[in-house]
Amino acid sequence: MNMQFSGAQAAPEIRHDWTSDEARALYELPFNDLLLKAQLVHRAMFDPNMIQRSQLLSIKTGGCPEDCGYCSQSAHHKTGLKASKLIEVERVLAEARKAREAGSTRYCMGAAWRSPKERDMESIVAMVEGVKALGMETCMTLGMLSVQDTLRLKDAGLDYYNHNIDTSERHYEKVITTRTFADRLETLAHVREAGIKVCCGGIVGMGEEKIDRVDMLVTLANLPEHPESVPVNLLIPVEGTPLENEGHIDPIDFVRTIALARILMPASDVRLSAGRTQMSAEMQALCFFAGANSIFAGETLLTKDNPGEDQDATLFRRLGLKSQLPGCERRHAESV
Ligand code: SAM
Ligand code: DTB
Ligand code: SF4
Repeated sequence: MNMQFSGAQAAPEIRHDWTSDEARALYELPFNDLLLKAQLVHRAMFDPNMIQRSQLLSIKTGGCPEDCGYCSQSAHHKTGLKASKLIEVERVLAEARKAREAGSTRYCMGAAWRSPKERDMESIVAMVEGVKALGMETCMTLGMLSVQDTLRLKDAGLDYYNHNIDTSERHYEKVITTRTFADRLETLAHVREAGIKVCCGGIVGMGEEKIDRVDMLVTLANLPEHPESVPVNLLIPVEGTPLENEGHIDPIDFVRTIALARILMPASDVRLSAGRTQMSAEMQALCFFAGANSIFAGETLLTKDNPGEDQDATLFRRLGLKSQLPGCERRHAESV
């Protein structure tokens, strides 16, 4: 056993009956109490110094019919982004190989679609099969899925599907009007039923109240099964979108959100996702202490900048963090 960390804490109970009041009380604890609680949950479940790295690729960029108020890729906003068609399978595989060599264990492919079209499915399936053959975990985010789409993706060997609820049900319609919170939950249910792992989280800093952050996490924690992966994004304000002037949130509140995700969903990977270029090393360190155990690696997210490899290598060295290697388990054997 690794003596650098203790898995001696009893594994926390996995609950699906959190109330908004209970979760808010945790969020509002004195910061030190909240962080200690989150770190103890984290240590009971995971090696606290090991971080999983995923790399993103936009396989179909821009021109999206949805009106998500934060997004550079929506056709409803004038962001100056050039739209492009679905890229070729070979290009995806070449990029995935590079990501694997740079230390990412999961490859996440994103398309700016409301939902995939039948004509695109053959290429999508080939991408999943090809990336899987490289020995990487596969993740896709393609918008809404029918039951039939999920079954085809499962057959192709897809490991994860990313589909975020983004915020609380209350705040949702202030951000997106072209689809509902219920639509999001429906796709998540199809993904789960097909036996694909769920990656679902949201964005902090969209002008929401504290209770919206809390309730977003309560919704995720009260799903029949917790998402295996919970990305917490800090809004990257994009010029030309309705939210171009948002994104200014107290970093302490962001860290509280990470800590609450860790406590409510003890066995899930909590990913410190978009917005790391806006964060100091100290803020990211607090996020890792609060229980974040995964990041997006590489210079680009889908369309926006991310700290590159060199910056992350420096951060990991300063904090004594190690990257998860393929096939290496971060979760304590006794906690799974
Ligand atoms: N079109 C698909 C969908 O919406 O499900 C997949 C791609 S979409 C870009 C994936 C997620 O990225 C969104 O749900 C949102 O949470 C996050 N995201 C998009 N733009 C962002 C921004 N400017 N800042 C932070 N997160 C963002
Ligand atoms: C998620 O929650 N964050 C990622 C991934 N899932 C697909 C995307 C972040 C996008 C940030 C803005 C951009 O690069 O366009
Ligand atoms: Fe389209 Fe996804 Fe962007 Fe919404 S977040 S506009 S669905 S690409």
